[in-house]
Amino acid sequence: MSVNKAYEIAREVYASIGVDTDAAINRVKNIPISINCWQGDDVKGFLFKNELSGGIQTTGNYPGRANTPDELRADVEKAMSLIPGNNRLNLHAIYADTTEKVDLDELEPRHFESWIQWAKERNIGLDFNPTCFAHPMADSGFTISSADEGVRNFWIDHCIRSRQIAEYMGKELGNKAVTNFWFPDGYKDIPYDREAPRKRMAEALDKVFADKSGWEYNLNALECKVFGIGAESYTVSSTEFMLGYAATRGIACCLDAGHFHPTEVISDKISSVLQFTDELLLHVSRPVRWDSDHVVIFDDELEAIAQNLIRTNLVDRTHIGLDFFDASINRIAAWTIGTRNMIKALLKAALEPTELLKQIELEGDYTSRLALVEELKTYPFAAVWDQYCEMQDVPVREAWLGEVKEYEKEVLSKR
Ligand code: RNT
Ligand code: ZN
Repeated sequence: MSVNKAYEIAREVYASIGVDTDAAINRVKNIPISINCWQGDDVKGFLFKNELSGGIQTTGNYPGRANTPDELRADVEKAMSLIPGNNRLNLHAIYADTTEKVDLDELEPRHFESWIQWAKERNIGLDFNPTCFAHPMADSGFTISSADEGVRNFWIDHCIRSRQIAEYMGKELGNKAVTNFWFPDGYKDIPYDREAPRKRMAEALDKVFADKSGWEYNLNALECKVFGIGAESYTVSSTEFMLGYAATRGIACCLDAGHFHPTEVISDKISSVLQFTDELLLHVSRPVRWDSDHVVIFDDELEAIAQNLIRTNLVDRTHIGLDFFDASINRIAAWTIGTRNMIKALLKAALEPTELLKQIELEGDYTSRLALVEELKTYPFAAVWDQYCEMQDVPVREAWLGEVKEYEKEVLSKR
């Protein structure tokens, strides 16, 4: 059956419960997903040859990873051609494109000029991150909250420069950037003084965010975390720390799906955090037993995240970023699977009779609430998704996989 024919039927089915499928498609079309560049090269970047550190880890040795900025851009373009919507690219500082020998505390906007030109030509928004790991200055396990003033200042300088680079990007592109600050700082074993590093971090952040002149071009976000490998006993930037700092400073909080206790989910945090901050950043990821950063699949939590963004319109104040890195499968497939799933979940959530369900809940008719929500699960959502892909001129269903295999044969296997 043609995609169109199936869509016409689905449109009628959804119309019978008052859901406008065309409107749902239009709504989702305007929600950009910030695709994490680091899935393309296992978080290596182009500045140094350092080992990954900070308690995050890629595993796998699948051939064909991007080794240069040009290769990474080509790979991102390939993935973007398989994903519907006008999405963004999220860069880390270590992805600077330069032949100069430059350290993190010396980076300038010009080291990202090729990225900005590329994004401009393709009308792609850019987001940014300081890279506070995989560097000798992070070897103690502490960066911006280090007790060593030299170390601390190095990272403060890097963060200030990162913010300035992002502000430049946002201004140049006419498209506000989001910069996420994540610090691995913490202790492997039980600390004696839990306060001192937090005090130092708060003071360091005050310096990073002192100059507010470019904030209209860039939104700052702070990512909290419960633990990392090597920082099992104590993480300086806990949820309370980051949320407290962010909420009192006009900064956004970043919630990563893998940064909480195993049964704790970020879907339920969206509507809490957004009572106290204007904006929110998400790192949609898939933790398997730990913060493993597996490729995002279409699971219950992904659906719950999308529902909590769409049902309430909180999506308008939320920036959706992805954060996964799997080096054991084709990396372009990883991007495509994870990003398509995120968009798919948003679309499915946009196909709910929201007003009706809110009314039913207000009336206390929990029987109908459960009945309707359960029946909705088997509505012909797939036909609407296929239609959206076709409208956006990207492959329908698994047809994208053939294109990835072809690209692997023609491009990746020759690296
Ligand atoms: C680490 C954080 C952080 C990183 C990226 C590479 O636990 O989730 O967001 O994954 O910045
Ligand atoms: Zn993250």
